[in-house]
Amino acid sequence: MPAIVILGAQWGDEGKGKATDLLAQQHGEDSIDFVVRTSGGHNAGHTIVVNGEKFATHLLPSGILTKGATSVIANGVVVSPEALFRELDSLIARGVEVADLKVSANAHVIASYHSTIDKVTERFLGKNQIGTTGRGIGPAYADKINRVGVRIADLFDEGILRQKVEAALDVRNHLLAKVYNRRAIEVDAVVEELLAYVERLRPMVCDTSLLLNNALDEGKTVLFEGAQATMLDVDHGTYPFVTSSNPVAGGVCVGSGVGPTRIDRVIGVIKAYTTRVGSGPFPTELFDEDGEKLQRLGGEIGVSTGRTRRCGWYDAVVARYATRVNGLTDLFLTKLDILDNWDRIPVCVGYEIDGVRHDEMPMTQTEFHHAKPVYEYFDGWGTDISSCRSFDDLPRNAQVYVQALEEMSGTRIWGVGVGPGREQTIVVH
Ligand code: 2SA
Ligand code: GDP
Ligand code: MG
Repeated sequence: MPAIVILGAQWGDEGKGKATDLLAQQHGEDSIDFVVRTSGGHNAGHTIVVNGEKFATHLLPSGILTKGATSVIANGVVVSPEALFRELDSLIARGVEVADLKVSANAHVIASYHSTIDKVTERFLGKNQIGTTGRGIGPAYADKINRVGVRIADLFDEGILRQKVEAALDVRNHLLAKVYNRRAIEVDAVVEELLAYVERLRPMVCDTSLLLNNALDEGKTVLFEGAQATMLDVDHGTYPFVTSSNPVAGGVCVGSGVGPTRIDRVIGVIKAYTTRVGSGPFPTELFDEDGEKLQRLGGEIGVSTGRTRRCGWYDAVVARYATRVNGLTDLFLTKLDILDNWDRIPVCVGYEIDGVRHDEMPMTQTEFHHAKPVYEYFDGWGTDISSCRSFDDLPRNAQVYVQALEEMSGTRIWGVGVGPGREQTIVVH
């Protein structure tokens, strides 16, 4: 299985870090050759629990913890060199033997001014704010699309770097002064900030598209680790309450320079319920005791910003949509164990929108904002499933729940998570 994509099927934090780590373990530590990030930046927060010890990765691929694998930050990622080395150093300080790391020369750079602009823009939006992570992701992608971005390769020629920063700040400073009434950002300060990372970056930088395509030619295994999720995709998500990249399967090809015909398997990671952090519509969101209980039992707190995540029931419409827009081959269902403590579990099977029943995602965001969930109810199992290791070990009602989700979602469920640990997993297929 040479090229495998793992991505989020909901609004993020489904357990992609754990799924990536699991796949690496399942294939045997030495058989995953590359773990690749293709979109987003250090807004991501992926948790992996190894022998009871918790690790969180942000910009680095989770593969940084997989022995023998090379971690790759591909062209579609926006890279803050400051965040990159802070994260690497904190892993090294914990005694982690970090894997080999490669960074695309074409990836765009996040400098501190991107984060400043992100925060200023959010404040300016007031009640319409997106609820971004404030990491500068949107402004960095905006520079890329406006063709005034700084790429990693530009860091190695001071003259070019200065020209690029001048061009970027020309537009930005105009906006800051005229719209936001802020002081201008100085070119010299930005150039100096970025040059500080050049020597440490130099040996990591290469043409990662060539690297990955050559690896696939040689029959090596490449795991693409998604960040954010389908419903946060700038094209397919709940626009404008989205991130500024394409976390869907198609974005993996654009973000890595590996063509779609080379991808063998696309695994969507999905929670047995739903969470969302940041603003935007969320039809199954709960504002009652059940929501509070899901948040508490699920430990639903943002890994990068520490924000409390909004919680609600499983939404099969979202699952079907994710299956379709990503061409999923499998689902990995996580956090089934969190539902141990309910007698009755609702699942959203459709929406009622302005008096009309919808079985698929409505065409417009206005309709989606009006969507009211139509629920089907399942009996709970009321026992601790965290030590179950096979599908047959699961209580009957849990089996029924998993099978129903599989049927509604339209993709086979490859694995089920029954706890955060590496070993707390049931591989169904
Ligand atoms: P941004 O910063 O521009 O990408 O924010 C835009 C929207 O995307 C959401 N977003 C996320 N949602 C869930 N998890 C994310 N990563 C962290 C985590 C989040 C955290 O793993 O917990 O720590 O808060 C993530 N990154 C971006 C964001 O909430 C906005 O809705
Ligand atoms: P990601 O962004 O998709 O990688 O997910 P996060 O790491 O942000 O959030 C997922 C959280 O759920 C982490 O704290 C994981 O340790 C935890 N987790 C993953 N799978 C399971 C599971 O099956 N059961 C439980 N209880 N926790 C899980
Ligand atoms: Mg996360």
